[in-house]
Amino acid sequence: MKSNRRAVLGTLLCSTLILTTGLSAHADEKKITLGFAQVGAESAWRTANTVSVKSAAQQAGINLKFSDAQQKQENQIKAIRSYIAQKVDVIAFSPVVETGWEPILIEAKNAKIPVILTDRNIDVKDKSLYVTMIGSDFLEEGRRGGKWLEDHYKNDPGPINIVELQGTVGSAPANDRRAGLLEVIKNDPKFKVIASQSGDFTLAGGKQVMEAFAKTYGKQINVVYAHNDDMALGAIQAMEEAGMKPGKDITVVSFDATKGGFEAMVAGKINVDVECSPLLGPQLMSAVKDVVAGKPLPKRIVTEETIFPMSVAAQTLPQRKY
Ligand code: GYE
Repeated sequence: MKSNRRAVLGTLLCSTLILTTGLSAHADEKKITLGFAQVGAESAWRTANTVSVKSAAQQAGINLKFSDAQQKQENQIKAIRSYIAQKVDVIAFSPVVETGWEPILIEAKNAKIPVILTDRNIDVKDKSLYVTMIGSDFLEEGRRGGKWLEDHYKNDPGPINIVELQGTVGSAPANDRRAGLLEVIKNDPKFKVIASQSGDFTLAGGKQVMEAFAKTYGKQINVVYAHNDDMALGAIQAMEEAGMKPGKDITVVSFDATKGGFEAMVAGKINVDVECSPLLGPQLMSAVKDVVAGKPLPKRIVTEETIFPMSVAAQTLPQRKY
């Protein structure tokens, strides 16, 4: 009886040992290290994006090295260089601006470390410097904002004066959200962008720029075209302090469709919010695994998005994830 029990215990112990060693050997061999160079923490969008990347890495069992560049390209380049030195398996980054990436990407290529772009695109001739780009089509977002404006003012002879709060100078979303708008309104002379300035995608920046616009242009302003919700929220504060009624006297077009943006729509202060999803983590992690496994990836993975007018805000807000 006793020896029987001992035998059973022995077998159990043995198989547990085999199982655990088997498992850990498996885990060691599979664990991928990803170096991710984030833009910064400038907006609610960015915070949600960081959470998405970190939690998706954890769920996918990927070892994540994360850095915050505080919206400076030089910091991002430093972070990427340190990931190369650490010999990570894959590097991913969300480029602050579009240009100036060739030298560091050539360093990564020489070290045979694949690079994945997320969120923001770059302007390079040699597309072999990165594997794929995962993120939104900002040009299309700009067109969506422009088309909404055309429709909103279709029975108004104008003039319709637009002030533009631009995102970070030289960044893909700022360049393309502007270009998309201009492309749509260029054939309709009643629309005019009378002023355009960067608020760097932050609430404080949006507020400051709008204070200046309100002083200079006052009642001439018909539309605020803000490249993200944080700047729109800052501009709303500035308009209210200047005695203007955002959403009523002045039409506010914004981007991202964050919870903060939705709350402002519910309050009647943002008229339309063009969606831009920051929840890119799961797609990024599956791309990382595919790259390591040697599977081919499409050069461009585009996020699916829509547009939310103020009228649907209250019913949609409870389902928003960021
Ligand atoms: O719209 C803005 C953020 O690159 C899409 O960056 C992103 C933009 C987003 O700071 O809120």
